[in-house]
Amino acid sequence: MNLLLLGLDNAGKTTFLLNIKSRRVTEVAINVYPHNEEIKIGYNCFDVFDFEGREAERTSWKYYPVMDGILFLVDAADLKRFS
Ligand SMILES: Nc1nc2c(ncn2[C@@H]2O[C@H](COP(=O)(O)OP(=O)(O)O)[C@@H](O)[C@H]2O)c(=O)[nH]1
Ligand SMILES: [Mg+2]
Repeated sequence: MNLLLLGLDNAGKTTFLLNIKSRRVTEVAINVYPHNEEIKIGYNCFDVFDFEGREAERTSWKYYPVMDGILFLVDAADLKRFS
């Protein structure tokens, strides 16, 4: 199953993805876009795509039609950006 990971820049998408993948809570040094990780949870296998949101990088958005679902990540501590 292909999943698309979306959310505002700096929401913590890449950190979330790599922490789930490694099963460890660590700080992620750099973003490499676009990138995807295969995550296994029980018998389920998910291919999660982490695309850059900046305008120049949006050509990768053409892959959206092959996605089965969306994960939308919100930084609940970033109160300024809720408005
Ligand atoms: N305190 C804290 N910082 C986080 C957390 N997740 C990500 N960050 C930091 O927030 C910044 C943006 O994270 P990143 O994963 O690059 O966000 P992205 O732009 O959505 O991919 C980085 O400096 C991360 O280290 C978290 O759960 N807690
Ligand atoms: Mg990122």
